[in-house]
Amino acid sequence: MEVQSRSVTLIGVPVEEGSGRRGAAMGPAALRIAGVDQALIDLGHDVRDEGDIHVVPARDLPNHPKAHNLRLIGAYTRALEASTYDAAAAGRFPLILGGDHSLSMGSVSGMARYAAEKGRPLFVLWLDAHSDFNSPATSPSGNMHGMPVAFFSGQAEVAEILPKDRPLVDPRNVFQVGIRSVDPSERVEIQKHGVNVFDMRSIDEQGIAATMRHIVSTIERANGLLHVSLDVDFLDPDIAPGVGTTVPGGATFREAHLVMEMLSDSGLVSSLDLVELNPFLDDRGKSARVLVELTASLFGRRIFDRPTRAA
Ligand code: B3U
Ligand code: MN
Ligand code: MN
Repeated sequence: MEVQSRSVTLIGVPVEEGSGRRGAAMGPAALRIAGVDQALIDLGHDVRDEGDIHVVPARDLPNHPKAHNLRLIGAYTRALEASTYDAAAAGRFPLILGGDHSLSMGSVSGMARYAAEKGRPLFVLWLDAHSDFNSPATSPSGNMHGMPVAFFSGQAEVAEILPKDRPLVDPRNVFQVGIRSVDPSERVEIQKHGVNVFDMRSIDEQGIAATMRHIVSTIERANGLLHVSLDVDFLDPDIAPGVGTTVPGGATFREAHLVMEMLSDSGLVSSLDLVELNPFLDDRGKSARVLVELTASLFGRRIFDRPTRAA
């Protein structure tokens, strides 16, 4: 099976202020050093690197005791919302190099605007140990990397970071896979709003392939677009130690690759975040390299081709 050539725009987002510790700002550099651009070029894709987004704190936003660095995260959100939307509207695939997970407030909102214009529903595949569904009212830490899913679902309003009438993501169109660390109030909220959660127990019981077949067929039936958000802590810390919040019992190398290969076969994915890589905590570039390998699988790298699926 020929790999379909895509036009990919790399957008670096060196934000770490959403995470409560230093290091994730080096993520975009580490992903570039690990060769993310060349891996895609080798697969025949057209790659344009826009470099890193740089912002100053938004002066119209308030400081908030339960949403740390809100003015800076708000500025990143606005800038990345626009860059992601612009790349998608130009027919390109936005590939976001993070940066902590607060950046998904911007990338997913940009894709939600694009999908709304196309009249198609946006689905989000959240590959993470955490459900990131806190709001300033519920967060135990005040760190905004624990809030993006609530934000793009319209459930974490603190200030007008994006216009009030911005397109939201229906939380029932969010699939969370790999979940194994959920705060008590998050558990209540994700169930109340109908987020689809496949925790590690569910993956152990059903297998990752059946899980992915279910997700892919749901999105196909709805003619949806799919944004994938890959948090390093989705992976087991043995294969990806370079992240601030390691949680034992994560996805294996083989499970994660199968996720990416099945997504690649589906042709549904329109945008991707690579987030929470902390090179300061990594082991000789190991985690950065795994992320690049997984990205290559999503963009068509195969061991052998498979027969095309019957229609
Ligand atoms: N749920 C906790 C911890 C957390 C969320 N995401 C990460 N950690 N990486 C919180 O602070 O919201
Ligand atoms: Mn996360
Ligand atoms: Mn996480």
